[in-house]
Amino acid sequence: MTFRLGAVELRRIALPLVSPFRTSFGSQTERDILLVRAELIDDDGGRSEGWGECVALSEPSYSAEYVEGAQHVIATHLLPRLRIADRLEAADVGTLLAKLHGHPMAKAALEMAILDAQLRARDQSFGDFLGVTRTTIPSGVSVGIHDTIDELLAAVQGYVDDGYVRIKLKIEPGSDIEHVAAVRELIGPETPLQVDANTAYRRTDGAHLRRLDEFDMLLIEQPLAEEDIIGHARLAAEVETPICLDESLVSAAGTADAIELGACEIANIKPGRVGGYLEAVRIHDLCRHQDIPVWCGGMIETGIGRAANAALAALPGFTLPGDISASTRFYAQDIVVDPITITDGHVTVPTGVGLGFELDRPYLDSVTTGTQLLT
Ligand code: OSB
Ligand code: MG
Repeated sequence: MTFRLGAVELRRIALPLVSPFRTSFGSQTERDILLVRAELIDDDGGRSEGWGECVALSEPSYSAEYVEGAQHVIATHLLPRLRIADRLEAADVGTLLAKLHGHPMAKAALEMAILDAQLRARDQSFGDFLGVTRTTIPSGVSVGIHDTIDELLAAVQGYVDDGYVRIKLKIEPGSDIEHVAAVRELIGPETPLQVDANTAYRRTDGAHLRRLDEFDMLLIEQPLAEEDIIGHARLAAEVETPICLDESLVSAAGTADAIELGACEIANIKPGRVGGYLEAVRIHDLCRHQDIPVWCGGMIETGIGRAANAALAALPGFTLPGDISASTRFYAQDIVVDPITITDGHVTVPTGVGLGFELDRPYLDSVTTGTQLLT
């Protein structure tokens, strides 16, 4: 069965967050998300629809991409290159778009929609496509920066009560050592703990970050600038807690280099950041080959991205709990009818056809702020 591309719809939705989410790069109270709906047409004229979720934020604050720019580059530059192909499936997207620089999140969203459509046409689940055997995955939670330690502890206690098996604290200079110390005291020595700086530190902060070593954490995520691979390698030699890269890893080739340089002791894999689920699998494979533990990051996804991430994270190299929390961690209501939940600290790997979600169309329509149809 081969496919050609039919209509593509770009849809923007606005979803309020249940509580403000503050990181070293800013505070969010609402998520403005770009969804991609792609139609594939098979040899017999049969049509299949797939959905992708673009993880770009509203502002270029996490990486250079932002939602409005992602929509523009898809409509103006990416989609026309896919339309040239007379046969198309997810595996072709990366090659067809390779000559266009950057914009991994925009490319990933297109590839994801096409992947979902082709899996649905073939009546296959994403987990089956990936060859995963695990049926559940451990669920970690990402906790924003709080103004006071009391507020932070109340939030963490709530997540512990929800059953999350791993706590990740967002940190920045001024909200780090004492916050981590207080949380470690609250959750005890056994609960896995890690921090994420989202590039908030400088090369000269090695001695400061070394103070985190006494809290026996799994990792320190992205302390330095996205492009500072050598800085991370030096920090990895200076600090005992393993250094994990997030923002710095944008491709399999770059990840291999970062590992070779000693900058990446653990890898956070986010499909959107690396240009799609297929590149994410390649990064998983190379890390596994080199004994670099990986875990699946999150970008405050809806049920679409959460379902796909839960299947990806069932691959064997994902040996650490990911940021795949219940939908209710961020959203009072999700755009899917079967939102991700956690049971005994674990998320069930979806087994449904395609990426494994089913849309709640009325709710999706009610949160839609705009649609652009591209035929
Ligand atoms: O750095 O991991 C990050 C959210 C938005 C942008 C970047 C990050 C995050 C998170 C939340 O930490 C992860 C999630 O639970 O979706
Ligand atoms: Mg991160």
